[in-house]
Amino acid sequence: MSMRCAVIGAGMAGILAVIKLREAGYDDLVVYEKADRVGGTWRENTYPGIACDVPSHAYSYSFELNPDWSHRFSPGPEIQAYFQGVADRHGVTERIRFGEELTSCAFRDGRWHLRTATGTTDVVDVVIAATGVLHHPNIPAFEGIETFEGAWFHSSRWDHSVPLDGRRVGVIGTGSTAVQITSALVERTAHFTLFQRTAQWVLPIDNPAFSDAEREDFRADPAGTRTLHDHLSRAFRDAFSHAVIDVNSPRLAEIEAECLRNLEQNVTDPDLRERLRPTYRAACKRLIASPDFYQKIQHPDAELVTAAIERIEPKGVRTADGVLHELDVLVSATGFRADRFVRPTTVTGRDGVDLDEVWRDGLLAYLSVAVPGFPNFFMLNGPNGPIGNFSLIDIAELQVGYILQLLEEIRAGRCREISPTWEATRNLEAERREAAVGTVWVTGCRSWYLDRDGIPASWTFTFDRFCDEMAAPKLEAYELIG
Ligand code: N01
Repeated sequence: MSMRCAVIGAGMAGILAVIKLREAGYDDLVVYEKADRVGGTWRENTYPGIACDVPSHAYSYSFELNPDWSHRFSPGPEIQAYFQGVADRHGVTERIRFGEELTSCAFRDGRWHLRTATGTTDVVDVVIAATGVLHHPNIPAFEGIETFEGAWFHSSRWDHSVPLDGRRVGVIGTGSTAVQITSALVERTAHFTLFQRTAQWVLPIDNPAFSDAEREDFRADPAGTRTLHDHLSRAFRDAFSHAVIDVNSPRLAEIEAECLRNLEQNVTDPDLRERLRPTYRAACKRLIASPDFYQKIQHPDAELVTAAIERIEPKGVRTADGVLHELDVLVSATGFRADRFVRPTTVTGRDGVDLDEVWRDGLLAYLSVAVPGFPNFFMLNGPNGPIGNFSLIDIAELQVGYILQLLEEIRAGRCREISPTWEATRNLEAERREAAVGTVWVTGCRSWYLDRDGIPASWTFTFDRFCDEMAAPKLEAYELIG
């Protein structure tokens, strides 16, 4: 049977989906992208210091290795250019309908009926939602924020018209984003204030630039570059994937020791060192990887504020100790709503059931790719998948391979509709929740890994199990109709 496919979103996962669908012979396809460029998170996040804390030779598509990465951890604009280049070279860009935000997606009469914000409609057989995990900014309602006389914005909505050099800049948050901003800005500002609610575990990394000769070597030796990619991907998985699901693992203890050495050796002032010392298990929140955060926060023009934010006033931030921190620019590096998968698109499955309704009591997806009652609707990096300190590209590649095998059931004429059964989904979810008990995410910290009930919204099994599950679908877990 011939199938029309729609991909939602032209970020890392959407670009990947189109390339792999086309390779598999699905040529009737369209991408709906709300913005005017590809890139997803790398398009949206342009804050100073943005980089990926997964090594670039691992944070690359396995089929599009890039010999030209400038650094071990390359900066965001380079990553954005990489995705743009891949999309152009693989004929993805011409399939994208830019400026078309999908508002609704309804399954009727065996097909998906799509509508965008501009009124465009389409009817397709298969939908792949590649809408990202960390997309909707979390913007706390700080009292008095509307009275602030300086410039104020969220880190993912950076206002590049606002001057920073020689000004007083404050950043709220100490996640990966705030730490990267700190490293980039401390030396540019007249005074830099970091508002920390929770101290972080900070893993030291080196970020050397690749020399011209090294890049030439990568170009001349694609097999060597592949070996490097495979080695780094494996090393990252080995380093983190077991540590996060077993709080007693030696690897987690090693990570903690390495982070503590970093703190002890690099922060000289005992008072500051104690304020920067985390009081929960490493990797409970996403680990911070930084070559120089501790050095930068000790700069004479930098200040770490650990008193709670009480309110925002016209001149700056008032903390609970009564101090007014005067600022010209205030950045909310306060993270994202990790529970807003696929939103704001309304997705209605079989019998008019709304995806919001299915997810009312918590996000649920079979192996993070599909939902019962939503036939031929798949997600990349969907709910409860492997997230953490490794490459989401690896995960999306595994998921695309899995989805293509499901689509083969339709193409081969063995069914017209495929969706996971409730039984398989509920059983896996129960098992996933049970396994969560032994993970580091539930050892007593606040993080975007946890859902509103405090259950980690992530893969709580081994990464090897995820690879095994993705290798070949268990069709008994699916309902095949038609
Ligand atoms: O967001 P976060 P992020 N008052 O949620 C604080 C990826 N990423 O944008 O810890 C005061 O981690 C909050 O405080 P607390 C990566 O997966 C990757 O930094 O909850 N503070 C926290 O410190 C990462 O995990 C790269 O107490 C408030 C911060 O805001 C994810 O994106 C680079 C507050 C939010 O931290 C998100 O990172 C950057 C309030 N009301 C990001 N509300 C790479 O290098 C929140 N906070 C790949």
